[in-house]
Amino acid sequence: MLRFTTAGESHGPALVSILEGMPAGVPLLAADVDLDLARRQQGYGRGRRMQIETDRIEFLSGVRAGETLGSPISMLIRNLDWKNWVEIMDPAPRDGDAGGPRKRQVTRVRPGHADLTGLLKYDRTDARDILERASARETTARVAAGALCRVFLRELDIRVGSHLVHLGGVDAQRPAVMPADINAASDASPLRTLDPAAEAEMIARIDAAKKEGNTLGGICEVVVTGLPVGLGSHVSWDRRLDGRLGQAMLSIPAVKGVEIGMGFETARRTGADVHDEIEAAPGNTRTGHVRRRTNRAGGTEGGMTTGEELVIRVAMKPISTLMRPLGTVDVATGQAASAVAERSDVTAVPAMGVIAEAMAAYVLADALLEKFGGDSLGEVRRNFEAYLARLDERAG
Ligand code: EPS
Repeated sequence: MLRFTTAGESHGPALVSILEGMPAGVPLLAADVDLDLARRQQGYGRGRRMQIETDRIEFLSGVRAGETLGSPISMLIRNLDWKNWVEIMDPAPRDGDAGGPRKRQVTRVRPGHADLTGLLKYDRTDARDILERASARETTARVAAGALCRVFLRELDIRVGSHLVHLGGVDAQRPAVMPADINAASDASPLRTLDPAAEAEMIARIDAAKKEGNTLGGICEVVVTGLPVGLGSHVSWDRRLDGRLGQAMLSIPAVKGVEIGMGFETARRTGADVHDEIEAAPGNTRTGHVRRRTNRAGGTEGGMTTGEELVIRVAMKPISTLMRPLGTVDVATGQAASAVAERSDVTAVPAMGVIAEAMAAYVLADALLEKFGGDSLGEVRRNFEAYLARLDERAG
């Protein structure tokens, strides 16, 4: 139903994001997207690049007079750092090119990065040809596409938020009662965590890692409220919502694990301590007038939403650019070397939470359109409301 693609190199002129399949008539301003781009740029532990960039989109198509047209929506995000990289990234051949590699050639490939595998696969000699696209800079364009999906979901009272639950060995406690607006609370924290005590310890760990030239990973939790029961399907493997969310999350650079609800912990417990008992809850239309006494399942059963909160945890490994570099091989000489130490972040886990929100918003908007179809927002809304009315009718 929905498709998006991104293009752009980290130090090229710009990034492009194209989303196709958004219905017509969704109210949309560039500021809605810029807000999420700014959220992605935050986070303690980021490097100097984020001081150079102020990410903003320019609509190139698909939006007119503040409303979507139903046509592909394309967005341009300029890289402000481009002016410092013209000589290195120029798409046109340059005079010096015949004399050997361009400046800032990368041959001391980083363990854990796409540098080496990409070089071999694409038969290149300069890992810059790989790393420029492998860079997490690309996630800016994902967040732009996800922001459009978020606006669409909000029209149906579905909200996507996230908070950081682990960083570099420190766990954050989940508050007993989650704030109604998770992002308003988490965005106020430099690490996007809801546990101030853990936050102080995490900041200390980031400072220590920076001093050591090391990097840190962590885990974010995405929480989606307002979903109706029945998005996704049990009938075919590729329609199961859990699988679709898993693919979307694992496609984020440096993400190594995804859990839905209790996730891996379910494997260690008995059935009685895993499954959520069901009871009647008249008046709760979106769950089908029932509720789960617990939400260990995290909002899906049988590859479909239950209508309870959708809870997804996403684990990110430490960034592979270390200022105290690891051992590697220089692919130009075949000799042992220290990996390249380019300017980078100590951690980008807070940003990853915003990216995971974007990917969740995309998968959910797609699943929603699959169930409720429609070329205009009005048509989607009518189909959605008819389904809710039927859930009410069934409950009597
Ligand atoms: C990145 C390295 C750093 C990060 C970058 C991702 O950039 P640079 O090489 O220019 O210092 O800042 O992230 C972004 C630019 C961004 O917008 O998130 C990498 O190698 O993945």
